[in-house]
Amino acid sequence: MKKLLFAALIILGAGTALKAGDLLLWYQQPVGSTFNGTAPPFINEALPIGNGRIGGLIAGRTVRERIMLNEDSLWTGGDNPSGNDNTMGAYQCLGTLFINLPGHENIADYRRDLDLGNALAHAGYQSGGVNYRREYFCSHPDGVLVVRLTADRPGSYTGSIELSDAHGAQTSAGKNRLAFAGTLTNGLKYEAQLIALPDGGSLQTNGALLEFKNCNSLTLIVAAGTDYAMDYAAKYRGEDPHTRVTRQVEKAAAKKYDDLKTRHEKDFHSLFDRVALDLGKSSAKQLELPTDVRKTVTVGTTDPGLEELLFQYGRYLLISCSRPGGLPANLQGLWNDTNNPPWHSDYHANINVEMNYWPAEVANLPACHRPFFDLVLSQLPAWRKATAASPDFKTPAGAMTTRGWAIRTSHNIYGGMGWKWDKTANAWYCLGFWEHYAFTGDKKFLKHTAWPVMKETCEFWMDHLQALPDGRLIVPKGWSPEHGPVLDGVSYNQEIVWDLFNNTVAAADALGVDKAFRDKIAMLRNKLVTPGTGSWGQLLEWMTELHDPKYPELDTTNDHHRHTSHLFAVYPGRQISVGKTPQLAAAAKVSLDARGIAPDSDVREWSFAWRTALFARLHDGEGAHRMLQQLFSARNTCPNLFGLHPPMQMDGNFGITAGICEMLLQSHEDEINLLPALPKAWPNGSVKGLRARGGFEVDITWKEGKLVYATIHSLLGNPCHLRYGDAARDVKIKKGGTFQWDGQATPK
Ligand code: FUC
Repeated sequence: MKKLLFAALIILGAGTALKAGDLLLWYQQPVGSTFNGTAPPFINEALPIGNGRIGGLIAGRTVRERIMLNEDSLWTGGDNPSGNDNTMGAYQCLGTLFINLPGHENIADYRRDLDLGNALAHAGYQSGGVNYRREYFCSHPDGVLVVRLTADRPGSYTGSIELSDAHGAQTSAGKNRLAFAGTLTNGLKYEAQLIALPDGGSLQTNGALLEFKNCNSLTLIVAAGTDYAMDYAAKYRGEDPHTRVTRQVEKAAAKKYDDLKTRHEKDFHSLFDRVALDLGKSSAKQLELPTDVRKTVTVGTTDPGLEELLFQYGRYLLISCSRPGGLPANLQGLWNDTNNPPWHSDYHANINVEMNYWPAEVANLPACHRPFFDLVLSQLPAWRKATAASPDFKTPAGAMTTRGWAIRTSHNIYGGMGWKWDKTANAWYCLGFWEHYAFTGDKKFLKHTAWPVMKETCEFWMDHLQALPDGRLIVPKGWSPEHGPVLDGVSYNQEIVWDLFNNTVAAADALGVDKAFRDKIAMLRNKLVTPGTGSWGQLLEWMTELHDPKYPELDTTNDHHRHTSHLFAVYPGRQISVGKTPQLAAAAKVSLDARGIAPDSDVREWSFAWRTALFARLHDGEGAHRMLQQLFSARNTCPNLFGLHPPMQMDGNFGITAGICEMLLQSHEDEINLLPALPKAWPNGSVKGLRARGGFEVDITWKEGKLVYATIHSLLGNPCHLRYGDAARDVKIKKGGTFQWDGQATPK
């Protein structure tokens, strides 16, 4: 029976057509196979698995399998008081697990895949008449990475296992175990352990290798950890990892493989299955192609299945790299194959880490947002100190900062920051806190977690805003990231502070606290300079239209810069919207059209994700879809669908998931707007489980470009304003109840 099942799986192997709705990335060659003489970098092809804290990048090689191992707190650096980018430290690589299988050179029917719906990776092939198959996953409940090798002929596995530390510590081997432990230059202790469980055959050590002979199957369990603690008072250090790692690897090894897998799948499904998306049928030809090839032929056409895959990939990646108790997703999520990664693989505050969390609430993964809040809270004492010490933050009266905090563009996990101050990033970070409340209605979170941070950040801005002669308020000496000169009243800064004040007023109202403070903030909000419009109808990026010979392209239709910072107010902010400020929305559209998709060397993967969401908020479904499609170009995504800046960067993966949500559902204008930016490319489809602000879960079905019906599930019993195009309806749905709407203003 087992053999039959295996044969069926192999037949499903190379070249098999996928069913629409299959959420698989699949390939017909292992990582590192050369095309035209060059192989893409490992990280562009390897398939990611992760449990929020530890992760693996899988090559799926046959003779020498390579699995890159990561642990999210393995960081060099410290508090970096100088703010120098070069001394901030970087996210490190933990090590590599190699599986050597001599004799597996000549293979047929090769296939590897990543099954997003079950969070399982596979590799399979034939060699010497034997069908070999591997399964890989990373379990959140058991805290371990698991690899299982099986074959359809008993005794087929002979080879060895190596575990190598990326920082050169010696690996020790004993009985069925490999381990390494070390200390980084900053004193951070780390450790990894592997237990090998053979079925049949023999297993013995040879130096730092575990050698296995004539095994029927083999299960490998890996646990890893560091002594990092998200705790400023403890200098970001906690328990030595040895006891925890030993316990985790041994506990998991004592379980049956099927138990580990079932526990993993149950946990993963509890999050992943909350949202289902169907954007229509891909063609038979598209369905036949492996993901890397399929993606290259998609450019310029529509492949709804692939768009769905990209959408769910963002959710898969967030679940795999951002779980409560761990650190948030960094520039590369959790996956890193070098100790010197681009931009330190850090937390970038002027768009990137915020974008990582755009899908968290709307794509129904609020628990995955938690690591971001935890990290921010744990860094605040250090950030306050650095801000108070910085002469860059003198108040208009010339005093040093006494209230609040600010951050530089990049930061680590030890309170250390690098590069230039990004003055209003503090307020942008607050938006994440507010959104968590806005979607979940979690008052306890609002009161105890979000409110104190929002209030403190408001106090910072109360002290630092400067008044113009006419009384209007500006953020002095700001910067539209990473674009143009340093100026007063830059739209990006103005809009973000407006957003903070606006959300803080709403938070005070929701909590019924601090009326005087609330009124003060509301008054300041109303005095902030708002973005104006310019000579060609654009939304101004700076307070006045720039005609600066030093930057001739600025504020012209030739400006295609990757950042669309002045459009923050459209998305993720809500100061400008089609419904409430139609003229400013029209100006924003002019600016966005001009930024375009022009062949500008600076347009990046994440730019297209942001532009997708922006077009969606401006109710331009065709524009949004055009941006989304850019992500399939070889320039913007890797063969494994990771965002490609280049190099690989993950913000675009998260951002595009959020952008697709905005095309289907919006709730930033105090109403639930259904299908506000549906493109012609998706005439028929459905989505289930998106979240809307106010505590709603929404399912939508559409046909021939029109809403058939939406089902609104009320999680909190709040009043519900529905919109579909020009039709609107107010309904009362009690907590736990549902309401189905066909998009008509009055009941039929
Ligand atoms: C911002 C962007 C860059 C890059 C970097 C990590 O600074 O301007 O394009 O994404 O972050």
